[in-house]
Amino acid sequence: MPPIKRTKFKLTSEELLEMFYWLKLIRAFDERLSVLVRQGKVRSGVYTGIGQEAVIVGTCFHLRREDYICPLHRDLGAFLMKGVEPRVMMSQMFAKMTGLSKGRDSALHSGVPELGIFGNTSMLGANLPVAAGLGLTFKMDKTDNVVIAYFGEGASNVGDFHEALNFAGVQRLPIVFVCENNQYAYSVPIERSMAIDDVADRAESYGFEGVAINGNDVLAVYQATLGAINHARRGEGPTLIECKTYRWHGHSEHDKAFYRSDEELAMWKSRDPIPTFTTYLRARHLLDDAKLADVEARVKQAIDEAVDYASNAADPGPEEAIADLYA
Ligand SMILES: Cc1ncc(C[n+]2csc(CCOP(=O)(O)OP(=O)(O)O)c2C)c(N)n1
Repeated sequence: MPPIKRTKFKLTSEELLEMFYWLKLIRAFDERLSVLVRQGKVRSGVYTGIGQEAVIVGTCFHLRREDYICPLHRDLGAFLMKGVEPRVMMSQMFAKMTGLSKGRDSALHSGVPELGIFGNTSMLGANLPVAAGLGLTFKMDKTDNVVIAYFGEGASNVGDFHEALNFAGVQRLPIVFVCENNQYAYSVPIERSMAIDDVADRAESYGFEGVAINGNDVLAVYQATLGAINHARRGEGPTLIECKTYRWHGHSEHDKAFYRSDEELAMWKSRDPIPTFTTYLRARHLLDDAKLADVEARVKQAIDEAVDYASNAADPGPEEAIADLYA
C-alpha cells in the first residue's frame, strides 16, 4: 500500500488545539532567541526556523518516546516536542550547566537518547546514514519504532544523503526522511544547486515513495507523516516527504539575507503557517478570543520562565571540560 495517498486521520479538538499551542510555542522560542542573541546572552550560533514551524509540529505530533528523531540546526522545536523542557533548551543555548551538554558544545550538537533524540553533527547530510543505522537497529530488534530524519534541500546534494536513502530503500528501513525545503542553502537558491524541481523525486531512484507537500500546512504535514509512519511501522520501508517552506530570517542570526528580495519574503509571510491554522480553527469554532488569549499567555509564561531559569543558572566550572570523557 502506498504510504501517503488517502491517509485518513481524525484529530480531536483538544489535539488540534495542542498542535496550535506547539506552533505558537516554537515560534515564540525562536523569536525570543533572536532577541537574546542581540542582547549577547546566547553562546551559540542561532539558526531560527521561524516560518517553518508546521514541518516540525506536523512531523513530531504523535511520535512515541521510543521513536527517534535526527534534528538539524534549525529544529530546536523538535527537541521541545520530543520532551526537552523549554528551560533546559534555553539553558543549552546559554551554555549553562542546566543545559543538555552542560555548556560543552556550541549548543546544536546535543542528543538525548532517553527521549529518542540523536545529536546532530555539523557536516550536513551526515545525520542521514546515522538515521539509517538507527532504522536498521529497530528492524533487527523487531520493534515497530520509526526514525524521523530531517535534512535541508541543500543537504540533499551531498553523498551521504544518497548513500543513506539507497541503504534505507534496499533494507526497507522504518525511516521517514523529511526535507525542510526552505528554498535556500545559506545564500544559494534551490535553482542554483539542483537541476530538478522536487527533492521528493530523488526517492524513486532508491525504490520508495517521495512526495512534495505544502510544508506550511500543519495538517498536510501531519497527514503525510502519519501515512509514512504507519507504512514504516508495518515494516514496509522508508518514505521521503519534501515540505516546501521558507525561513523568514537569514541562514543564521548573523546573516542579513541580502540575497533575496523583500517581495519574496512578503509573499512567503502571507503563507505564514500560524494564521492559516488559526483561521482553520476559528472556522470550526474550536478557537475563540478567550482560548487564543489562554494559549498566548501559556506560551509567554513558558518562555519567560525558560529565560529566567537559564539566566540564573550556573556556568560550567573549568573541571567540567574533562568530565564525562570516555577515554
Ligand atoms: C557538508 C557541509 N557542507 C557545507 C556546510 C556549511 N553549511 C552549513 S549550513 C549550510 C546551508 C544548509 O542548507 P540546507 O541543507 O538547505 O538547510 P537549511 O540551513 O536551509 O535548513 C551550509 C552550506 C556544512 N555544514 N556541511
